[in-house]
Amino acid sequence: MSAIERASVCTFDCPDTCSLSVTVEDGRIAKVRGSEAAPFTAGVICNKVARDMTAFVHGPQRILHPLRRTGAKGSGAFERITWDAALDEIHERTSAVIERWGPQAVSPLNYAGPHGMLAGDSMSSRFFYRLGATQLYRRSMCGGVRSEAWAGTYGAVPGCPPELAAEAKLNVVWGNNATVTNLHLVRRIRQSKRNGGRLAVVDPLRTKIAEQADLHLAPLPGTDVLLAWALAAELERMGALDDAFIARHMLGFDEFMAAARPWTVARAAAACGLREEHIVTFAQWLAEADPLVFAPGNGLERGRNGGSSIRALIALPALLGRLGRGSGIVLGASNAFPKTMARLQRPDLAPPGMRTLNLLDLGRHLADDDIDPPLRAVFIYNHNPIVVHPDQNRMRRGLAREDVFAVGVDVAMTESMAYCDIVLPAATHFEYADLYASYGHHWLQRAEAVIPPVGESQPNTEIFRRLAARFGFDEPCFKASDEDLMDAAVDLGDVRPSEISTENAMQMNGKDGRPLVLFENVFPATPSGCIELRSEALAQRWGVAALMPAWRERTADYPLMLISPASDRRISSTLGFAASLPRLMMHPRDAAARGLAQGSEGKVWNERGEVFLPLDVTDDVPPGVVASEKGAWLATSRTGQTISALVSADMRADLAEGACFNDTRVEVSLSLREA
Ligand SMILES: Nc1nc2c(c(=O)[nH]1)N[C@H]1C(S)=C(S)[C@@H](COP(=O)(O)OP(=O)(O)OC[C@H]3O[C@@H](n4cnc5c(=O)[nH]c(N)nc54)[C@H](O)[C@@H]3O)O[C@H]1N2
Ligand SMILES: Nc1nc2c(c(=O)[nH]1)N[C@H]1C(S)=C(S)[C@@H](COP(=O)(O)OP(=O)(O)OC[C@H]3O[C@@H](n4cnc5c(=O)[nH]c(N)nc54)[C@H](O)[C@@H]3O)O[C@H]1N2
Ligand code: SF4
Ligand SMILES: [Mo]
Repeated sequence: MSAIERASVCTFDCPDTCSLSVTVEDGRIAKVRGSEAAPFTAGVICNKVARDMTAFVHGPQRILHPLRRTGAKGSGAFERITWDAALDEIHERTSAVIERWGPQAVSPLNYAGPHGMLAGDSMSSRFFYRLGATQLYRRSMCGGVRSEAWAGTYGAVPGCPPELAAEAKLNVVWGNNATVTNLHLVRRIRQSKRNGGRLAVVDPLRTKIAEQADLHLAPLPGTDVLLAWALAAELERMGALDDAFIARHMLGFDEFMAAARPWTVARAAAACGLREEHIVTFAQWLAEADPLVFAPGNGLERGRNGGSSIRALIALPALLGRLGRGSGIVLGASNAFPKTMARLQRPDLAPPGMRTLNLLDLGRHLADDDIDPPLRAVFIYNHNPIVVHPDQNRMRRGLAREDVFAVGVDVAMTESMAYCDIVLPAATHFEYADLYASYGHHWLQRAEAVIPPVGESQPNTEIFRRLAARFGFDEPCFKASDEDLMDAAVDLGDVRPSEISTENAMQMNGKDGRPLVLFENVFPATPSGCIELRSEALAQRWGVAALMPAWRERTADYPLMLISPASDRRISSTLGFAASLPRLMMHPRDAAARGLAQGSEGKVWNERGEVFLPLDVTDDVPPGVVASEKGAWLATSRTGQTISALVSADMRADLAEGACFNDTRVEVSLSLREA
């Protein structure tokens, strides 16, 4: 038996984008460890990737050859077919749809399973542009709220490298389950703590990072904008604001403070469910700490006030003049990379006047046929829509239609693949080369395949190359090799991206050759060149209400607020084949009021669906809030529904038409089986 070590990179939807060292034995993935190629991740990876990669690549859920559906949609009954037969059938049935309804009746249905730039969307987007298919606005699913809030306030620039957290006197982790979702940031925070730095965490849950914090504030979900306003007003009262910095670099200060001042500490504490002294202490620590590092996560974007909350909290370091000289906000890392998406994805191939739909609306469009032309063919890739979309039951009804032709491209036989007519076997990131621009740090990485494609699988690029050929698209851009695609993906000047080392990540530096740090060698790229607390650009894009951060209250239709943070065992739904049954966290007071006890089964329900979950009765969650991890597979649930069934797909955040996963109201009752 011969074992070899090969360099690779983790592709999963995770800000860390770790460099990997893969042990290959007899052409199989035997072991995956961290490598030193990316100094930020430096040899450390998470448990799930260390544990599950052999199963991910070689396990029984792996799709090994093209399949044709033989049973009812969702039943999982398939027969093996050849690549030629699969391509022919896809071409024939898609062409029939185009003939009857036009090309816009065809749509991709894709999101972000792999984060390599090629597998992410390259040949695939060229294919759909050329086809004239419906286009999707996808950022609403995740991250769009946060990046619009960031770009509106500071412009499309990188914040600071996460490495700065190590030297901070105060790290502020806000709506970020970092131990689970951003483990290398936590390693830097621990370094800071060893040097006497403080850690403050703002999260409704007592997460692991909250447990380790010097101060944990647990606001009710969706109330962060009030907390940030109260902090701004309290810092002003303390005389801590940097008037010179504000005068020079800020737009909208007076209006911002006019909204903030009415939120006294007492009023905000009552509205957020916090203790007044905690807000005051937090303000004092903010005033003192230099350097100061903020690391806002995605948790607080997933609600109707998400954009306002993020805009208000990322204003705080600026109000203190604490940007640069070691201080910063860990956000916008993807802006560190000189990506050339138009060259990679070729929107110029599309005929004029193509429509763009919000990804979150696809369940409705499929189920209700409420658009013209209707959707009659969808291509699902890099995505597990039935598990991850809000309003799961509606998405399921949409995908169950016999008159919608569905093509699936995945690594694993997911529950979404089970609804497809033709399933194509995708190669994993260990089986193709790709380029990795992280969304959590500033290191560009390249990886080569470490094993050949397993079974008859092919990389996404080759699958869409074959589809393009079968559809008769003969432009040279459909013959581009993966190396050509890499070279089209980023502009590194004289350096060819397809030739950068796989053994050493490349840091994205400023013109001065130093790491990119906002207010050192990067400056706001807003229309005014200032930090825009008042943003005309956001108002133009998302409506006048987006001009300034604002607060929208909502009447409660059900008594409990459901939030769904990341699991330490999966990446969204990926690796869900291996993960255990989810549970529901509930405060002892709420459990007692419903006759529920530790371990008993609760029926979690609202007008959209019902899920039965074993209860974890714990004060790690505040009264009035329940929590269960996102991404569990339907097979874990005896109703065949998971918590995404309870989430509204029609409610939208105040920016980016973002999904409101954490703005869900439910009731929990004793399940009949228990009663
Ligand atoms: N209830 C609830 N639901 C949520 C959220 C929430 O907070 N609460 N959050 C949402 C968030 S943050 C996100 S980002 C979305 C994620 O939604 P998705 O991006 O759909 O989820 P993933 O599970 O990351 O990936 C989808 C699929 O990509 C496949 N895949 C991996 N590598 C490759 C490859 O190289 N080629 C191909 N063809 N396929 C590959 C995986 O096998 C997996 O089935 O879910 C959202 N869903
Ligand atoms: N292990 C693992 N890692 C992952 C993922 C995974 O599924 N598993 N998913 C990846 C993806 S797709 C993403 S987008 C990132 C997301 O990673 P994070 O940024 O950590 O986002 P979440 O886990 O959605 O939520 C973070 C925290 O926000 C809290 N929260 C919820 N609502 C609010 C609120 O209104 N205010 C405040 N202050 N906090 C709130 C939750 O309790 C949670 O602890 O992680 C990535 N990394
Ligand atoms: S999932 Fe995240 S932490 Fe785990 S190996 Fe991949 S990039 Fe690293
Ligand atoms: Mo995400």
